[in-house]
Amino acid sequence: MDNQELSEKFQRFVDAENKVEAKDWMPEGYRKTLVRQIAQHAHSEIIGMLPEGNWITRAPSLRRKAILLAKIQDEAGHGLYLYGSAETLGVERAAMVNELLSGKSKYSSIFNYPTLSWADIGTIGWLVDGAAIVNQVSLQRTSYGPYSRAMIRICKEESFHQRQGYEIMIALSNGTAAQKSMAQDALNRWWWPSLMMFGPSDATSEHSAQNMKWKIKRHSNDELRQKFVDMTVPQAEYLGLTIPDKNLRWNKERGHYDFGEIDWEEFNQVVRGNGPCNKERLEARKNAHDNGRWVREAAMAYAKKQSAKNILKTA
Ligand code: FAQ
Repeated sequence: MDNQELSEKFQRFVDAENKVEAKDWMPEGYRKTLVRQIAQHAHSEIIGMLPEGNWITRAPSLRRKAILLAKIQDEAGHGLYLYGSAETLGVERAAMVNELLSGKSKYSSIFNYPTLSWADIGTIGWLVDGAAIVNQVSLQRTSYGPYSRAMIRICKEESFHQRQGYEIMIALSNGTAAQKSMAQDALNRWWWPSLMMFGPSDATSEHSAQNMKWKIKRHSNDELRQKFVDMTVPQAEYLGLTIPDKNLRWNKERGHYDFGEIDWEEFNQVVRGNGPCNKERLEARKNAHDNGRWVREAAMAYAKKQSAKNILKTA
């Protein structure tokens, strides 16, 4: 079969809702875009530990500190599942990490904003994990088997993350006037960046059409963003907080909330590396990578020793 016939057969396979596995034939473009997306997703989980890590030593109680530590450790685990699933496509984790550290590979724009108060930790769980879940629940049905299975596992943990964030917001919103105003301030700063997590509008999203056809993406960027807004507005109302969008209103005809225009210039600047914390985040990651070199070397030396021992045993 030539490439054209193989591609058509692949499309029929995907159209029939089959899962593509690592050893199956796939178009080179399918493999490439998956590596791009899964690697960016993995990097986001790893870089995503930094804004919250900033509050481990300042969590307001031992209970809050233990919960936050567990959540951040979960994010590291998500990064590992995702690097593992990208590796099944023939790319090495070290190569993906190098692309992150050199600035070639992207990670989610949201993690380039600072965490200024404890309420930001609640807001990250509520909004950022909330947005991540909306996107990832859809990705559970992605056509690539290893990515889909990673998503199923990750979503279970993300829903705990979202609940812990919302619980912080409930405590703050029912607290003193100063606590409530801290919660409102965090919502004001994180609302629009959270909407940006879903990516450019459908009209300008360059990968969407092909990725929807290959069923890598199951819903468009705008569909998922709308779903997130519809789900989150009642949650804000329950907290007694105001979403910072004067154009936000229920549209009876559409059965959805209308909302204001995203500042795409801000989005583009953050994605291009000019957000408030881009430099700081990459610097922290590079330092962690350098400081962990001896651990990687020790692990490799140990693995080599073990395999030499095993060879001797079987000889
Ligand atoms: N930030 O054509 P499209 C988490 C890039 S969840 C930065 O629409 P696509 C959990 C895009 O990569 C966050 N870059 O692209 C957590 C592409 O660039 P390229 C991570 C963005 O792939 C919570 C270009 O713009 N989740 O970490 C962004 O079809 C709390 C054109 O865009 C995922 O990665 C953005 N917001 O759709 C952790 C989910 N949006 O590669 C810690 C998986 C777009 O051509 C604490 N990814 N770009 O240079 C996806 O679903 C998709 O990749 C989209 C983008 C929807 C993000």
